[in-house]
Amino acid sequence: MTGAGPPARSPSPGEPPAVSVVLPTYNERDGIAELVEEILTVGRAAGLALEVVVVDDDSPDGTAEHLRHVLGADPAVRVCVRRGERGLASAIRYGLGEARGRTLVVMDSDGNHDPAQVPLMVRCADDFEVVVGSRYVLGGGMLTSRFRYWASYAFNVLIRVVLGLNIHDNLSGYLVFRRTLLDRLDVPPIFHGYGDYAVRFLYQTVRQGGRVLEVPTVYRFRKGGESKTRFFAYFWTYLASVFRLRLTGR
Ligand SMILES: Nc1nc2c(ncn2[C@@H]2O[C@H](COP(=O)(O)OP(=O)(O)OP(=O)(O)O)[C@@H](O)[C@H]2O)c(=O)[nH]1
Ligand SMILES: [Mg+2]
Repeated sequence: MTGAGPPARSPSPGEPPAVSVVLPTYNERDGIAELVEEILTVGRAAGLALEVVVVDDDSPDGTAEHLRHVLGADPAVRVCVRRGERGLASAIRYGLGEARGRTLVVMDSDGNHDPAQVPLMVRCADDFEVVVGSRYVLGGGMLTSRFRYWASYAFNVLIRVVLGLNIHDNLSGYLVFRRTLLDRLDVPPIFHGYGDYAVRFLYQTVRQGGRVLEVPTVYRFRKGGESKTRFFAYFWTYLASVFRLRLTGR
């Protein structure tokens, strides 16, 4: 692997971070502070100058207030609250707009995605347009639900057949890429809906000639709170998204 990578130090005051980790939150009060601390610890141990940008959609459980209370004094943690707007993909887009890093990391905020992979994924993002934390390459997996593991696996097969994408995990949503990629993509049609945004993001990247690397990751149990994924409802939405992408390219 080549490339200079991010500086092996913490940013000095006023200096923009090299890496921004964007975390969309909705009712994640139970585990968010622990996760952010974990990300900072892993990042700092690897010498990454990083910031964490949390985008909370005014969670009724007080996620944002809680995080500000616990970690608000750390300048590497920024908590943005959107009011009157909800949605996973649009929250991620908002966070990417707020992020200052050269390399951008998108993760779930409930602890499903293990931050241990962040330093490797950030390094690999020097050589690939997108690095995916993948359940379906050797060493990857999912501790949480066998049903969800195999259902998502089958849906990924369908995505590969319908869209011709040579990616094993199009739905992971654990993504690392350089900011400059966003300048090359048609961003507005990508970031709407739920986890299906990741399929549009990867599809556009590959169609632009971008290279995607999958790094194995094992989904962990969420740290607390409840799932927002309405599995069966989202199945039809995702299916429609995949065929729309095939037919219209958007
Ligand atoms: N800002 C924001 N974040 C959201 C919204 N819906 C979901 N999220 C976040 O998106 C991430 C994924 O949602 P989850 O409920 O964990 O979905 P999941 O991982 O498929 O479900 P589990 O396996 O049960 O964890 C979590 O970090 C949520 O907090 C939303 O409307 N706004
Ligand atoms: Mg989750």
